[in-house]
Amino acid sequence: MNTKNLGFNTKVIHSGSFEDQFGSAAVPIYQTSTFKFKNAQEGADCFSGASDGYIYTRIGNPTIRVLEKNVAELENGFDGVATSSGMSAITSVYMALLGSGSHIVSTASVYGPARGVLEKDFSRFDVEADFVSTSDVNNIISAIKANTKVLYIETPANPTMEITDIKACAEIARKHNLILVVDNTFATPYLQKPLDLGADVVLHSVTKFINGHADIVGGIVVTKEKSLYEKIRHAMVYMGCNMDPHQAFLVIRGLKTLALRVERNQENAVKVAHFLETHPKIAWIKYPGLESHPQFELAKQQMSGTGSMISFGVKGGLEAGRKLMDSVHLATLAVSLGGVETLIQHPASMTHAAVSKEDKLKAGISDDLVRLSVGIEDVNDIIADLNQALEKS
Ligand code: LCS
Repeated sequence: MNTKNLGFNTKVIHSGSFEDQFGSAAVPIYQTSTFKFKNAQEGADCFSGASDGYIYTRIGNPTIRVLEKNVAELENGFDGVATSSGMSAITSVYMALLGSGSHIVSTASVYGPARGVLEKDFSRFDVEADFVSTSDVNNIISAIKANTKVLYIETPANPTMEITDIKACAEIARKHNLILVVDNTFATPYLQKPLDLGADVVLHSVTKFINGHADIVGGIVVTKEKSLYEKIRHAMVYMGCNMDPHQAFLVIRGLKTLALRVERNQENAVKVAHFLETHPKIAWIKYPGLESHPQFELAKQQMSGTGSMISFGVKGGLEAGRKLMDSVHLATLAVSLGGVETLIQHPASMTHAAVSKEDKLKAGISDDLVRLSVGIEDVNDIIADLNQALEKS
């Protein structure tokens, strides 16, 4: 079925659609590591590229292809590369686009390991990285050097909720001949389409909203053009970062309700954000849907909604925040985000623990920052839970 000109909600359900000899309505799990060739010539043709038949699941698999094609269409991209995790999506992109002597400019408050792997691992191969507050594009321009190859932004950023202007970054990238990569995990293609705004590559931890049910870890990369797609697929295949067919099946199933879930997550988050903003125990709050957010106007321009991630500080700082996290009953004290359930965590000691204290402060990840991923439960119950926990903090 050609879904190119259909709406987002229709694409979510039907794009990447799949036909098999039995007329399966759901996408079957092709739980096989390898595929039979009819004869030696067919095997040789598959390897030479003369045939696009399947060879081996690390290289490609029918279940995984459905997911790749579906998300590529949702992001208005050329094609997708599914990966074992969000981090392997990121490392495949780094591996494909960076080389010895090259330099990357990245959002300072990027997901901790996306920064750590550059600082601790890619640095061993003479890849240089600078991390700046990308919400001020002047910081990006100042950080660009003769050897800069990639501009990497995460918007909204984890966990500061800082928003970066994708269109402005695309202009900078074009001018300086850089590849613009956007981590779209927090927004999802339902709320933000970086490729339409000029990005070259978009990636996700599908562990989060795309799957939405806290039952798998996975990632995906979508590119605007064929040449980048081929480079990134090569890196994924050669490093062995492939998704598993069963994992892909679960993501395909979770993805079907992306629009419904994101709508409800967001509707709840707006109410929770307003509740927190006026609560006497709250010291500060960052949610792009509140006028108090520094990039409130930009968020309205480049996103069709403000999502369901909230960062805030409790009066009394870290100790008060800890008490809050220890006192919630309905919200789950756990890392990860973007699921049907409300999750709460402390980035400075958890997701971003490996970032040095100095770099955390520079990136705006203060010790008192509590991160909330608002779920799809009844919002009155979420608010009542936070209220009783705040009373104890
Ligand atoms: N990108 C973003 C924005 C993320 O938040 C994460 C994980 C990743 C990439 C990596 O994806 P993964 O390999 O975990 O699928 N973020 C996490 C978080 O905030 N809590 O736990 C994981």
